[in-house]
Amino acid sequence: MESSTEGFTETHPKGSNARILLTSVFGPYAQDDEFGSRSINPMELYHNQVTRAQGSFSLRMFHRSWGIMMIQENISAPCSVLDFPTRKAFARELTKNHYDIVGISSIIVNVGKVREMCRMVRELSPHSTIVVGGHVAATPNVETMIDADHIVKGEGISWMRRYLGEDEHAPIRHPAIVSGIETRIMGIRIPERKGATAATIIPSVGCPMGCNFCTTSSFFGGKGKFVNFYETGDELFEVMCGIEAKLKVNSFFVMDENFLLHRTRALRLLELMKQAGKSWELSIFASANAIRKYTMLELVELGVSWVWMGLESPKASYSKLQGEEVGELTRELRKHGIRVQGSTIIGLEHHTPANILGEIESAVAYQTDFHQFMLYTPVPGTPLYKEMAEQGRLLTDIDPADIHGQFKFNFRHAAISREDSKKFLDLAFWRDFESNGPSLYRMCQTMLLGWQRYKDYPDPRVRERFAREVKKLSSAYNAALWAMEKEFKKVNRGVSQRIHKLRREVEKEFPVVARFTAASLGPVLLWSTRREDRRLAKGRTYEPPTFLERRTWVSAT
Ligand code: B12
Ligand code: SF4
Repeated sequence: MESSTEGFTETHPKGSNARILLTSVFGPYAQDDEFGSRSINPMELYHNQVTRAQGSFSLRMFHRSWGIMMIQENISAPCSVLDFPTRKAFARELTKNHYDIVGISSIIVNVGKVREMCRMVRELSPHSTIVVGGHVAATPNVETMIDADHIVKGEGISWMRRYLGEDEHAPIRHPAIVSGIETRIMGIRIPERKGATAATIIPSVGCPMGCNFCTTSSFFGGKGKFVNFYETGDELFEVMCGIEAKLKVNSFFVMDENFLLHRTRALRLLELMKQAGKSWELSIFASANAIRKYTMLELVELGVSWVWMGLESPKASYSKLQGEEVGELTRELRKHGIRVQGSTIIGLEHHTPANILGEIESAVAYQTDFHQFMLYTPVPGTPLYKEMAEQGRLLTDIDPADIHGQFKFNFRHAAISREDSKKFLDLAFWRDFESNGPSLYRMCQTMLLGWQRYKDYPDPRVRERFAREVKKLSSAYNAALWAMEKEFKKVNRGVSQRIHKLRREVEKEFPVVARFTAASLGPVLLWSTRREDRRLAKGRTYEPPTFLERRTWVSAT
C-alpha cells in the first residue's frame, strides 16, 4: 500500500498496455442511504451549496468528474471513464471487460462508497489493481477503511503516467469538457445545443494562498504551492483555441482556484485574445486582492463575466481580504457587467449567537448575484483540522458523509452549538433569497448594467460579448423576469417591485422583442415554475446521467 505520491516509483507490470477503468463513485446521490448518499448533498453545484433555498428558481445542473477525464486524456493506455455509475452499472463494467487497473475517484464524504466499490472489485474482478485518488486520500487512516492497493495523494496525472512507465513531464493535453449538463431552472430543462454551454478549462490545481480551512490548497501542497498545468498565457490560449474549435464555444468556465493571481499569464492571454479578435467570456474563481490587481477595463477586456470570490466574513483575517472593501468591490464589478458569486463562511471562530445575525446581514447586503454559504469545517488534511485535533475540539462520532459544510459543525465551536450551526446556515441562505430575490433576477440586473455601459465600447470583441449576453436578456430572461415578478410577491413584495422595474428597463431598451417574449413565454414559465414547486414539495430530486467513454480502446482478447 502506498499512500503518498512522494518517491513512489513502482510501475505496473503491463505498463501502457494495462487496461484501465477510471470511475467516480456510484449514485444515486440525492437520497439518504447506507453508503453515504445524503439528500442534503446532491451532485449539483448550485443547488447543493449556492441556490438551495431558492426553490424552483434554483439553478440546477451537473458537472462531470474532471479529474478522471484529465487523467484519461493524458495516458496512452486503453482507458474507460465511467462517470456517475449506478452500483449495477459499475458491476456490469467490471464483469463485462477485463481491467488491469481500476481507479476510483472520490472526495471525503463518499468514503463509504469507495469502501463498497473496492469490495466489489475484489469480488468481481479480483485480478485488478485498485488505485484510489482524489481528496478522499486525505482521510486519516484511510488505508484501514478501504481495501485499495494504492491511495494517491495529490496530483493524479503525473502519478498515473509514472505508474504506467510513461513520461510524467510530457505536456498536459486538455480534454474538451462541456462544463454543465442538464441545466434546469423554473421547471424547464434548457435544451442542450452545441456551443451553448461553456467549456471547462483547468489551468492548475491547488492554490498558493493556503487559507487554513482550504482543502484544495492543502491537497496540492498547501501555502506557497500549487500545480500548474499551463504556465504561460500562450499555452493556455492554444488550449482554449483548440477547445473553441472542437466544442464551438466562446465561453469558458476556468477551474483554477485563483486564476487572476497569475497576472503575467492572464495579461498575456488578454494580449493574444486581442490580437486574434477573440470575444471570449470567462467565468473564474478569484480572491478579492487578486481582482484588485487589475483595472475594471482589463477584466472586461479579458472577458471576465462571472467571478466566484471568497468573502468569508467582514471581520476575518484571511490575507486575501486585507484592506478590501468587499461591498464596494462587488458593486463595482456588477456595474461593469461582471456577475459576482460571493462565498461566506458561517461559524468562524469569532462568531457568537449575538454577532452572527449581523454578519449574515452584512453578507446579504453585499447583494451579490449568487451567494454560497458554508459552515466553517475542519476537513482532514488542512491546517485547521490539525489545529482542532490538537485542541481536542473535533467531534469524533460524526459520519464522514455528514462532513461537507452544508449540514452541521463537526467540531466544538466556542460559542455556537452543533444544532444551531445548521439553523444559522439555513437562515443565511433564506435571508439572501428573501431580501435579494432569485439569483436569475440579479444576474439579469448585472447583464443590463454591463450592456448599457459597454454597448458602444471601442473594442468590438467586448461589444460582441455584451450583445450576445443581452440577446438572452431581451428574450427568454425577460420572460423569466415577468414570471418571477408575479411569483415573488408571495415572498417579498418589495423585491417583486424591483423585478418589475428591471423588466420595464429591459423593455425600454428592447421594446418589441422583450415585450413579445414576456407576454408569450412569461405565462408558460409561471406555470412551469409552479409545477416545479409542487414537484419539489413532493420530494423530487435530480440525478446525473451515467457516462461511459473509452479512449485508445481495444477489446480484450
Ligand atoms: C466540480 C466540483 C464538484 C462537482 C462534482 C464533480 C463530480 N463529478 O464529482 C459538484 C459541484 C457536484 C460538487 C459537489 C460537491 N463537492 Co465538490 N468540487 C468540485 C471542484 C470545484 C472541482 C473539482 C475538479 O474537477 N477539480 C479539478 C481536477 C483536475 O482536480 P481533482 O478532481 O482534485 O483531481 C485531481 C486529483 O485529485 C487526482 N485525482 C482525482 N481522482 C483521481 C482518481 C485516481 C485513480 C487518481 C490516481 C488520482 C485522482 O488527480 C486529478 C488531477 O490532478 C472542487 C474544488 C477544486 N478546485 O478542485 C470541489 C471539491 C472537490 N468538492 C468538495 C465538496 C466538499 C463537495 C460537496 C460535499 C459540496 C459541498 N458541500 O461543498 C459536494 C459532494 C457531492 C456528492 N454527493 O458527492 C470539496 C472536497 C473536500 C474534500 N476534502 O473531500 C472540494 C475540494 C471543494 C472544497 N475546497 O471544499 N463538487
Ligand atoms: S484563496 Fe480560496 S482557493 Fe486559495 S487557499 Fe484561500 S480559500 Fe483556498
